[in-house]
Amino acid sequence: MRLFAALPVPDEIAEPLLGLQHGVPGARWRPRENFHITLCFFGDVSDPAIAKELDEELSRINAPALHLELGEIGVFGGREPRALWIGFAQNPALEELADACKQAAQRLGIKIGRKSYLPHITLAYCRGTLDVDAARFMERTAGFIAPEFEVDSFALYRSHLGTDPARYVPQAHYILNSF
Ligand code: 2AM
Repeated sequence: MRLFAALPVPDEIAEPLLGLQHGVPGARWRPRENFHITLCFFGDVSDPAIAKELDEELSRINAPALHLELGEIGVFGGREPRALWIGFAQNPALEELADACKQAAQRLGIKIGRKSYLPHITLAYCRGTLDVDAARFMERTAGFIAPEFEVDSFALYRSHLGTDPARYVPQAHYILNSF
C-alpha cells in the first residue's frame, strides 16, 4: 500500500483555493477531497506489520497544533510544468512535525526520498501545459491572500492510484496538542 502522512486542509482555506482553479490549459485541477499538506511520503509499504508499526510510531509523536499561513504559488517542472501548487510561510513547527514523521518511518527501515521538505498543497497536475500559461497563472494569483489557519490533527493516508483523480483514504488520525 502507498502510504503518506499529511495534514487536512480546512474548508475555510479549501474554498478560496478552489476559486483559483481555472484558466490554465492542460491543468488537471485537484478536487477539494484531494487537498492535503503532505508531511512525509512513505511509498509502498507492502508488509502489513510494518504499516501497523508505522501507525503506532505516528501515534506516539508529541507535537503542537499548527498555525499555518499560505505562501506563494509555485510551479514544479520549470519549462515543462508538472504541477501547480501553493506553498507556506516558513514554519519551524511544521518542519519539525514532518521530520518526526520521517524519523518514525526511518526507525522502521522505510526509505524516505532525500529531497528537502517543501510544504505545499497541490492545486493541479499538468499535462501539456505551456510554461507561459503557468507563468500567467502565477501572475494572476500573485495577490492571493488567505487567513492564517489552525490544524490540530494529522493523518496517515492510503493512496489508491489507477483512477484520476487518485483516491486518498485516511487510515488513522493523530491529535496534535492544543495551544
Ligand atoms: P504532491 O502533492 O506534490 O503530488 C500522495 O501521493 C501525496 O504524497 C501527494 O501529495 C504527493 O505530492 C506526495 N508525494 C511526495 N513524494 C512523493 C513521491 N515520491 N511520489 C508520489 N507522491 C509523493
